[in-house]
Amino acid sequence: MNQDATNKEIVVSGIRPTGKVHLGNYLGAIKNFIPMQDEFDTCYYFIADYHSLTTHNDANELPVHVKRSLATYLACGLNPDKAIVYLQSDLPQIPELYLLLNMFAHKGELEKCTTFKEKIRTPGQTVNAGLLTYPVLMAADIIIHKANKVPVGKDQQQHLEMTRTFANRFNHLTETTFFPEPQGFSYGESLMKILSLDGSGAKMSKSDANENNSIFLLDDDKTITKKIKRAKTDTGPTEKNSPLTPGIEALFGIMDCVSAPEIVADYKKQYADCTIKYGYLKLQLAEDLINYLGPIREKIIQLENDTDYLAEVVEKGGEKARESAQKTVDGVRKLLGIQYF
Ligand code: AQP
Repeated sequence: MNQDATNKEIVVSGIRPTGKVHLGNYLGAIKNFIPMQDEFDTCYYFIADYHSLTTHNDANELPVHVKRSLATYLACGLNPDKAIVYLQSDLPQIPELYLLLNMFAHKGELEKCTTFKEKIRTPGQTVNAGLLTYPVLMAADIIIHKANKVPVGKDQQQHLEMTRTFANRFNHLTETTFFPEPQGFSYGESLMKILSLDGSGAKMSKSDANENNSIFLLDDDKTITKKIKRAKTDTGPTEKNSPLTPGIEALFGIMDCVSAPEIVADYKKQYADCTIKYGYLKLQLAEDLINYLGPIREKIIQLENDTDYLAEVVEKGGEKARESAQKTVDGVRKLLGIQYF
């Protein structure tokens, strides 16, 4: 806990260790974690390893991704002296709350969830019950610490809405205000969505079958340049002030975050007056991305080999997180009448 921070609201967020962390995960979520640990006195940041089992079940890969995701958190600037960093599976209270919250989730609303509908369309994906109840587990992750603020990308908006629904149903049944209503958070104007480089308008994703569609924080300079050069765009605007097509929107979306504002403004002006040459924009973007990601990549590589340190961080974080989680579960049990003698 950060004693110097002034904001008393509780912050919770996590990431699924399903693959290499990409620019969307960083810009949409992790980047916000860092200033929040200075501003809010209690921030919980976890690795959602149970969540990854809904779609990824390779027992050899899981430990690699867990350690790498943890190293990524720390390389991006998470400070275990200010924030509580832990593994989801180190908190036995989470499966307990998940089970109890299942009684507050309706089958129909889970089946209608957009991410569920998208995931079950993925070829080869087994439609397991964990996938259907993903929003319930996510709700348990968040309300186990009675979170107020949840720094996440735009794709998690519907899951957050469902978290509020389950929390409110619990409050209503027990005639209390036991759980606060957690809200999505970003330091930007709105929650962020970084687009895939395939020009489809879909979000960048860890498990996209084509690695060229995502920029990973671990990509080397050559790979970054190659991916940006190959990013799918159109042939360029022919009418002044044309709306952005998804391919160029993806590039401008990244540029907004990693390039100097005057450079972005200049390229946007060129787009608006139809003088833009995408080749130059791509070279500029690749250069800016390399400068932006290089220092993070070096730190991830260094930290992911320091397994003793990683283990120490989650041991310390797990202890604090379990304490908070137990308080919540005790309260829930009592309010539901699970206390007989
Ligand atoms: N493209 C994105 N733009 C902005 N934010 C994003 N996030 C994910 N993709 C984008 C945010 O990253 C955080 C961690 O995501 P996650 O790993 O928990 O789950 P996810 O949303 O399912 O991420 P991926 O990368 O798409 O993974 P896979 O392919 O395994 O499903 C969340 O805050 C998320 O909003």
